[in-house]
Amino acid sequence: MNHPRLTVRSVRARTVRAPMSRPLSTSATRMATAPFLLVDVHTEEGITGRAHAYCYLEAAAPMMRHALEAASELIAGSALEPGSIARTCRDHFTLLGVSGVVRMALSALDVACWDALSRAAGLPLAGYLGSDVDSVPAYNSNGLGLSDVEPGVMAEEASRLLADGFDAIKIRLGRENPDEDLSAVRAVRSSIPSSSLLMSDYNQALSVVDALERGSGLEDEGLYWIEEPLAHEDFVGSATLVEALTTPIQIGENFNGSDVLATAIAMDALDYVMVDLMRIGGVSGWLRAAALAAAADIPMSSHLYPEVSVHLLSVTPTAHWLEYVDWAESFIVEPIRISGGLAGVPSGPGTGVAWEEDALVRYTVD
Ligand code: SMN
Ligand code: MG
Repeated sequence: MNHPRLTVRSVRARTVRAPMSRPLSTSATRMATAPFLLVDVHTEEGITGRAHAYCYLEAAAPMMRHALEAASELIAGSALEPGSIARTCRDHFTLLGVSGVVRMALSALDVACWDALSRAAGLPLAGYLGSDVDSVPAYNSNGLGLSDVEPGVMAEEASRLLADGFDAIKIRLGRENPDEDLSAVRAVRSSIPSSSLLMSDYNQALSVVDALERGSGLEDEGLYWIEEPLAHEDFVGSATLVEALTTPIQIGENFNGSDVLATAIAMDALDYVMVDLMRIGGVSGWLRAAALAAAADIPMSSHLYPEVSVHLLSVTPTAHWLEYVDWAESFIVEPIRISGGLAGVPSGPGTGVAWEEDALVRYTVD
């Protein structure tokens, strides 16, 4: 690809603690605020590329910032070319390993670089990558956490989530007592239209034996997919579930780089894949994953980061579902547009993400 010529001047990163409109409990954690690392790549030409990486734990943000400071020293003054920047950084971090917070930092850098390049070209990221699709199907992942079991409360939350313009929502599972999961699923499923989809997510809570038992017990409950029932690296176990259950198994948010997807495909460990931009290696890693998913004919969805994933799903041959969360909307200028179950692909230059500076004054932590 012939990119516009840009030269990296500096990389700046800051931590934001964003309020959440709906706190969320999963089998792994309870989240009441959303920590993000905001990355700005400044260029000599005056174009700025941006990325906002959700950090899971606020403590991860300074670690990622340190990794970015090291990267910034390495690439300042070089051509803004995602492939060569990735190689330079990978070489630097080889012995430490490009995973965890290092992977997330470098993925954010990659997203900011692609934002800068597509801005310089005057095209939306989607168009820069060759797409003319204007919307992709999206599900509302903002709620239905583990904290509620009361059927009326679950049903009410489900209808509020659909009322935001969606035909699909996701419920978190993995309560200690499987009967409570079952009644939560029944309360939600029976309260939403039969045409609406209900995804489910265990956040790695189960053993293979439990997943087989719980998964069989849910076969007739109208779940569209079962996400991450097992520890994320257990591909042997996951292949057993794919074989034994009719409900599709969805994994991928913890894949560290696209090679992991190649392994999962080779082991028949998944029916569907959902990649996380910050773990798959940014836009560059996403494009490699999309090619692998297409070759294996595996439907590919996104994990978090809807503002940029919407561009990338529009160029993904087996594009499936955008995971919509509103966690960044308190500090970005233009939230993603949702209507009729679809997320609009932004038409302005770059990813379309810009910071709401007044909000950053309130939410920046350091
Ligand atoms: C999730 C995402 C982010 C934080 C916790 C849990 C969840 C999802 O796995 O897929 O939305
Ligand atoms: Mg998940």
